Amino acid sequence: MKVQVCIIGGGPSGLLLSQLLHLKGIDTIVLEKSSRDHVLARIRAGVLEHGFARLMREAQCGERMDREGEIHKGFEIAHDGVLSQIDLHKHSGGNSVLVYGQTELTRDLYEARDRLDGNFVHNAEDVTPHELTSDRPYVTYRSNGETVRIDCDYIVGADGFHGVSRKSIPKNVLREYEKIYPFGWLGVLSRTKPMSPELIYVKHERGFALCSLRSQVLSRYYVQVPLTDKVEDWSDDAFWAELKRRLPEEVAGRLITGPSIEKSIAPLRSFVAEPMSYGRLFLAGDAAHIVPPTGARGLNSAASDIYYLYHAMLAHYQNDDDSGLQGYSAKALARIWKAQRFSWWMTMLLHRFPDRLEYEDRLQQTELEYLLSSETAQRLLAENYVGLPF
Ligand code: FAS
Ligand code: PHB
Repeated sequence: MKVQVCIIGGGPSGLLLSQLLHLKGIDTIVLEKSSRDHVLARIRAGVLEHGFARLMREAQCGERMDREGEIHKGFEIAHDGVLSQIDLHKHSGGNSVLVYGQTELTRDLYEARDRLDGNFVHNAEDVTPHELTSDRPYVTYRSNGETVRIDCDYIVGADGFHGVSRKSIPKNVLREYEKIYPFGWLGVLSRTKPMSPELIYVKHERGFALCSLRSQVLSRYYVQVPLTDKVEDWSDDAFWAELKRRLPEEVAGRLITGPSIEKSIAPLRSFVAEPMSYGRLFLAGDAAHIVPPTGARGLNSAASDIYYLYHAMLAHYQNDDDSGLQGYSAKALARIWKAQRFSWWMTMLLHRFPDRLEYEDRLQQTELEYLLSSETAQRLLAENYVGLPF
């Protein structure tokens, strides 16, 4: 089989690129190692930058997102027993974010691919890219015991942090930058009314917490936990009690608890792989970079990779112009590192670091006081949170 672009990974990055290219007549195939149900069972991101939302609309996948997603013009920071509002709309020149779960976004993308009779393979085993530095790369995979070969012009590695694509770049070419944080996020999803119309980020001496939502009947909450904790250590009651301890009294009483329909612990890391391209292979999304979710940049970082790759592929196929492909890695990394910086900054601002100097704790408190007292500092936060330009 021959396609123009072979995409490894059927998460949001791979699906969005496949949809955008298909609409421009560029043929693709998506090879996904899991089943569609497995992909759609994941509970991940919740906040979309306006740039991501725009891309979903361009991909003809934005209708339900615009109907069911919630426009948020600000969020709260809970600290020292009080709430302080960050007015994103005011400080970003009128922008906002859209609260719409990654699970639903991925469902919309799959349904759009179905409508266009998009080419994808689920349960693809041993997906392997070949001949990356030749002008005739190809990908093989196994399905029902048969080995299948896909010849293509380009390979896009959208296969997430644990995928095969990044590992296909020679070790003497690839440079990896990583920071592991000494804690994780215990997350709970519950069919309860959210306790606040806006997200509440909590800085507390017991640790970070976050009150988020997926809709007015589906709430998403997180508490910072030690890396040694296991999800089975946490009953629902224990989770709700700990979340309440970290909330200011004025809002803790509003918390509506209920059974968890999903409960998991995610470790926090910052990670960037450079370069994001090698020969005819281009990395996108979590395959190339990971951020701690404190700044809600994870999924949103994938969006700019997809935007750059989409326009670079268009320039190649429509105008025989390869400048976008040749410049992809540098351009994507320039924005990725800004998302890394912001995610690191938000994480350092709001989490409890048990084993550090008291001096650093005072610096952290000063950073928060400065943020809340400075419109300039809030403009800096807002322009990053709503999304830097692509
Ligand atoms: P994905 O990992 O979503 O998709 C990659 C796909 O490739 C997967 O479907 C995988 O099955 C497939 N794959 C892997 N190896 C393969 C192979 N060898 N062959 C074929 N297919 C292969 N971001 C936020 O902004 N906010 C959050 O709250 C948040 N929470 C998160 C919680 C968790 C537990 C995780 C892991 C991530 C979270 N993220 C969050 C980040 C997340 O949303 C990612 O940024 C987003 O999923 C990136 O999408 P993709 O790049 O498509 O990668
Ligand atoms: C979420 O709703 O899952 C969420 C929202 C904002 C974040 C992280 C996670 O910063």
